[in-house]
Amino acid sequence: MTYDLFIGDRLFSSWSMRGWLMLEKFGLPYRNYMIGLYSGTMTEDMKPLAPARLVPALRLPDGTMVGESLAMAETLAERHPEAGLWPTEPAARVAARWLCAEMVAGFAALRGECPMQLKHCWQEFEPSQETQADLKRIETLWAHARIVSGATSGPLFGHYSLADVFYTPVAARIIGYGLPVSEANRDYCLELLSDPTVRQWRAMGMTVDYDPFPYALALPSSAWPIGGQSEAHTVEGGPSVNDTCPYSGKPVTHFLELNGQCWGFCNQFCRDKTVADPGAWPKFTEMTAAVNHS
Ligand SMILES: N[C@@H](CCC(=O)N[C@@H](CS)C(=O)NCC(=O)O)C(=O)O
Repeated sequence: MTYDLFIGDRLFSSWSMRGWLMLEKFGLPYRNYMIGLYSGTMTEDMKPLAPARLVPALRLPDGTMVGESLAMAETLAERHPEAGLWPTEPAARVAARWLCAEMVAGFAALRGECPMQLKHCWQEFEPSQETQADLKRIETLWAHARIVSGATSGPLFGHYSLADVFYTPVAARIIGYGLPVSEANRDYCLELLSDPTVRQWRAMGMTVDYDPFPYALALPSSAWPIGGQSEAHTVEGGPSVNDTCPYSGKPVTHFLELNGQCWGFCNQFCRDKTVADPGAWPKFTEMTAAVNHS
């Protein structure tokens, strides 16, 4: 039983990120396929998935297509009641559904003015009145979630749920554009973005070179605050400390250097995602720790 998930891009496609998180964070099995969101092949790539039109799109194991993130979320929650996608407590579930629905339908100013990007943090960005109003509304909804759930910090409903999935790209906007929210809500945003799963998503996104950089602003930028200042860099050849790839166990062909040591991987993508954020990958950190602590 495996789902097929179709996504467009990792650094910039907020809806793709939600689609991925709703499978990955709840341990649901899936294969990932890339759609040419920025390469000009999107219409052609989506043809076999009709009538799905946008990313993300989900194909169920029996071949049924589901478009729209909220429909995907409800379908997965219904098919996997044990996975805890929605909060179990009825009042919390009502509120979580509400928050997700309002995310899909709302916040036009924030979404238009601050397109999601996970590369770096823009500095000196000045949000419009409309975007500030969207932020106030988001903080009102998050406060409502915390009143309903009693959770004063961490996931909005005490346990990680679809509400946190749907607001992770909002957290990326708040941090990536330095938008004004309360200290507690900024901490919540940083916590969402520090999740190892989110770090891995970003690291995979960082393997792509964009020219021109989408949604560029004429503003200074600073490093992404989580895993953003990697000490690793690619190197042409070995020998590496390891003979086999930490991820696949296959012989190594691509190399990076970290803290004066050379490490190998079985393909460029796995090497580059590790260069982007070495600390995001437990199999790599376990391998380096085993060697350096032996
Ligand atoms: N309401 C949709 C929004 C999906 C969406 O807007 N996806 C964007 C990428 S983030 C897309 O496919 N854009 C391509 C286009 O508009 O042609 C959902 O909830 O899934």
